[in-house]
Amino acid sequence: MLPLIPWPTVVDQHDGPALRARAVHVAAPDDELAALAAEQLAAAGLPVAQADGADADGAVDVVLRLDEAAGPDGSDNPERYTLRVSADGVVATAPERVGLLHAVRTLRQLVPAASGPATQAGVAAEPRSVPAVVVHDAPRYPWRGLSFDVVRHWFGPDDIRAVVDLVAAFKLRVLHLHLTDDQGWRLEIPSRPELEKASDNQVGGGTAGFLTVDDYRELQDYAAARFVTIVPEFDMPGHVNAATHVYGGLTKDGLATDSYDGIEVGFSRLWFDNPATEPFLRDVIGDVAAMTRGEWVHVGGDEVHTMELEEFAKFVELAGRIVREAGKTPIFWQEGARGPVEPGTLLQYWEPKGEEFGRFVGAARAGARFVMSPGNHAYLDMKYTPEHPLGLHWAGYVELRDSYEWEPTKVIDGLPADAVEGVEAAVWTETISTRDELFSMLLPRLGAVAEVAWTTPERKDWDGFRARTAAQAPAWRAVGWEFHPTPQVDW
Ligand code: TNX
Repeated sequence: MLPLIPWPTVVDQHDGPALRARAVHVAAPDDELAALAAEQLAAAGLPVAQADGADADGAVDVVLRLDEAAGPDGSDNPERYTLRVSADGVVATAPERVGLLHAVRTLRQLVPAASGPATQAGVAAEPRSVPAVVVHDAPRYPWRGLSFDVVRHWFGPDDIRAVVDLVAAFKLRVLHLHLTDDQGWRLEIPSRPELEKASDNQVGGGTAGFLTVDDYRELQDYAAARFVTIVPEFDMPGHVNAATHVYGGLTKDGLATDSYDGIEVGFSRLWFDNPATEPFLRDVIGDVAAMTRGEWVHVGGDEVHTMELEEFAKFVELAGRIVREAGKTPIFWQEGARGPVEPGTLLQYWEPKGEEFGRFVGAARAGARFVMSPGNHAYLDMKYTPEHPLGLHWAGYVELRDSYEWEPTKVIDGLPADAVEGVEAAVWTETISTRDELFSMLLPRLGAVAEVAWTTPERKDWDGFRARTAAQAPAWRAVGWEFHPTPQVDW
């Protein structure tokens, strides 16, 4: 059993001798990739060899090479890679840089975590042994992500970078940041500087914060280097109390609303016919689009409990149009299917509502694509069990096995399988306020959702996944990632 999550397409384990190494020489197509690979391998206890250091004998070559060769089944998947480990060294090939980094992540998972200090005097404290193996691999879905609520409790740039590292370790490509809600506003909007006034609040009160334009740019740089795209969410026309607290002109009676630090949803709203509304949407979406490198801007649309369908549909049309005019592709929560849907729009499924399935199938026929985040499998803010101290349970209790055993194409009755763009986990933070709490909700369940997104159903295997999860835990401990020791795994 090799401790890989997500499980690759083809794993060919040889009887040949294992690789033994105390340090590595990395050869890569460019310095940036070489540095990232070195960082990953050093974290696994394999530092880069110093020219005349103590490791002169124990250093092995890790060669990363761009190569157009097709995958094992003639696959042209742009993320595919091949990793070859033998007693002589490591060679990774891929047609794109992202595939080379995937190969390095696979290699990192193959290096057993050290029992003592990983490195000493710049070399591995004990020689590390990596099994001889050939891996051919490519993901099932292009959209593999995590949605992270930094509003209900504020998580700043350091925490967000830690989450980028975590999602990247599981080869995910999207970090969706939920940046605005009733409790707070978490992103500087240059055309609307007053919004900063709504940043210093969160669930339960207390001090919070927001990302400046510079913070946001630096985060995107950090994520992009790791092939993770930040997808920003401005949630409208509900979940807007932070905005109506700052701009009384957005409300019906023109009076600013009180700040809110509870956890109810569905009460706040914009008004389509208010003349202040469209300029607000244009300013916010325009600035967010201009600041964002990725292709997508999420414009929410969830849980507006106090609006008629007709008015809601106008918001969907307008927000989608503004996003497109800004050169981006809109993504909405599933409620976006209640409005007019343009081809290519993404809809994010979250709540099992059978009566809406017909609408979703209709939206798919009109060209919408679906990102699957079913609450009862992929919501990692749900409690593991009734006794679990953190989390909510409106979508049920989500143990590790629930996050693992589900099939994205079977979630919505009648949806054509090819309308599924991918899979996204979500973590909402009403009950989660520290990095350790956050990671204990993400781990080990994020690995399960990552495997649903990457690995084809016939290669998935719950017992294998449990064993691989246990085998990953020492590496999580080594980097300080808190996890929940669910009894479903023999740790
Ligand atoms: C539903 S999922 C919400 C969020 C809550 C979450 C808590 C979605 C689109 N909306 O506002 O934080 O449940 O699990």
